[in-house]
Amino acid sequence: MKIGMICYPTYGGSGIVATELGLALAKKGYEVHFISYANPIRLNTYHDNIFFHEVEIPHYPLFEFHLYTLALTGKILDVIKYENLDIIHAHYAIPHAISAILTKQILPNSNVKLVTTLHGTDITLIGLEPAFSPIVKYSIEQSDAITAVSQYLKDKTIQQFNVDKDISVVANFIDTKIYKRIENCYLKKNFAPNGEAILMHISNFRRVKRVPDTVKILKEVIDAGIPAKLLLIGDGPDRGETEALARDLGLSKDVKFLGKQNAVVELLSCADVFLLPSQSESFGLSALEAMACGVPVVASSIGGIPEVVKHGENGYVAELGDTSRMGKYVAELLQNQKKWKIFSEKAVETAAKEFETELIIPQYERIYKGLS
Ligand code: GMT
Repeated sequence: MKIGMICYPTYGGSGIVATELGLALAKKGYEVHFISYANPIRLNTYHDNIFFHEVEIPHYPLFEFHLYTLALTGKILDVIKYENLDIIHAHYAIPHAISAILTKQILPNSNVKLVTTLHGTDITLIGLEPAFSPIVKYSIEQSDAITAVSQYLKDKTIQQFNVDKDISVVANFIDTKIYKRIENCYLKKNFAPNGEAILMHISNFRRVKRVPDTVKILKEVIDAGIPAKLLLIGDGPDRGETEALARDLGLSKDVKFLGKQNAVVELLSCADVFLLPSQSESFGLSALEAMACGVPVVASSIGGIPEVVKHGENGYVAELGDTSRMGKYVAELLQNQKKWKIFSEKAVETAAKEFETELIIPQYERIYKGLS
């Protein structure tokens, strides 16, 4: 079977899920054609059965704004025609699903089927913009199959867009052969030379992630008498505000900004607790990556997070913005080694038993096969 995978190529959950899905399918013998404006970040070496088609955006003085949706449509048309795709799998509703729908309208005799995976902000944030909302609704209605990455996102989609469409929940997944804790990781002494606890957060530092909350949580922990450091990995719009807050709270030396990093497993292996205080999170792939590396998560109890972080078992969830409670939960884990170990083992078990790549990929395969 030949699959066209349309995704964002940069740091961000939906692109990573699309890339890992494509890689897993290619290993099983599917031919996977990625279509995007740049090579997805995790596709940086050669892989059998993987092809990349770059969307080139025409520049013309009249086009003050780039016509990405149309350029993407043109590229999908090309790939369907010359590569004979069976499935187009659009990750993120706009503009990917819309471009794919347009392609199908331009090629009414093609048998290609469209699967759209809703990832989160395409429904909960940007999809709610009055200008985009009817477009997202149309893209859901016109797709041949729709998946959502959590039950929460499925319910939210039905409620917000009033769609009468079968939506399959297919969770984010993780390869626990790669994401596993490196015991006594050599990096730890660099960040915590005096044996301090390490709190960690990884994201694209967008507003929805509430990165400044991680600094407030660190303060709670230090005020509780626990020596701790906070490692912030990633970059984005809220970095400046977070740096300023760390300075204002006198924590500059305890908060390290590491920027974008690829050695995620090594870094997670240094962490004692992972923080995800997001305002909106349809699933929380970064929490799952941390859990697979044996790091208990303390997060906000919003969106799909409680489907991954089980309160009192493999982590804790607290009300959005309640950094004081989150700090107390972190302190509880750090002050009780026995509890930390139970939570850490449970986190690894949850990742392996519920979200292992090999459990989830067949769910996508069933959807593809059901359409062809
Ligand atoms: O917010 C991000 O990190 C990026 C965003 C995306 O769509 O690229 O992530 C969303 O999709 C991820 C993969 O399915 C989910 O794990 C994230 O929870 C989701 N982010 C939000 O809902 C804010």
